[in-house]
Amino acid sequence: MELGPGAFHLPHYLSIEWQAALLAQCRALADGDVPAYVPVVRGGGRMHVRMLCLGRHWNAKTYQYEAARADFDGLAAPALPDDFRRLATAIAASVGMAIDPDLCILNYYDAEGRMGLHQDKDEGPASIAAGIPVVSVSLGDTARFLFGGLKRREPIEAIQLESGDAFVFGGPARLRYHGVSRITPHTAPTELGITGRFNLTFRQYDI
Ligand SMILES: O=C(O)CCC(=O)C(=O)O
Repeated sequence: MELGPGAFHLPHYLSIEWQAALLAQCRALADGDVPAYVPVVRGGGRMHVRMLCLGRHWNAKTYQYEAARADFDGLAAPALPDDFRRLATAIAASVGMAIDPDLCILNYYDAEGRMGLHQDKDEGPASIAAGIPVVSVSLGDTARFLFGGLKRREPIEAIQLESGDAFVFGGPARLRYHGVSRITPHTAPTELGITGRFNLTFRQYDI
């Protein structure tokens, strides 16, 4: 489903079995040796997600990518698993786009989780200029995803992202504002046994 040039919502991209396997990996990573944490941004506010960056770390204080978590515990960002990389590449290809991701931001939202309207603009300038997409995958409870324009004040569309959905924005949509205004509790498939929501966004810093 194309929402505009370069922006695609792919409902139910992942089967329930695939979702369950991916969820197990997300849980193991988020609670692993380099655990997910709640970042504090440069203005001093705590984010409303638990975050774990794979492949490269996004520093919430500097808004720059780096190898280790200088804004938190100094630990090196875990590697981006190969099957994660392949998943993102396949999703992008299904809408005619190309990405060879070198990082993934894994966010966990509880019932109070949300993310303010923002642009993803901290990846490499060549990658952004080339319109290499951001590829998003959702697992668990449904999110009200906000998708705006290239300027903050442009009209915003609200899209329900359900478990197993993918979302891709690249090309002319690469810098569109987006965020998550709410999570709807108890909407995850019961088979998954999850409270809350994981979202993975794959990006390519280097080209
Ligand atoms: O959770 C989502 O669907 C969006 C996440 C997001 O905007 C981000 O990680 O930059």
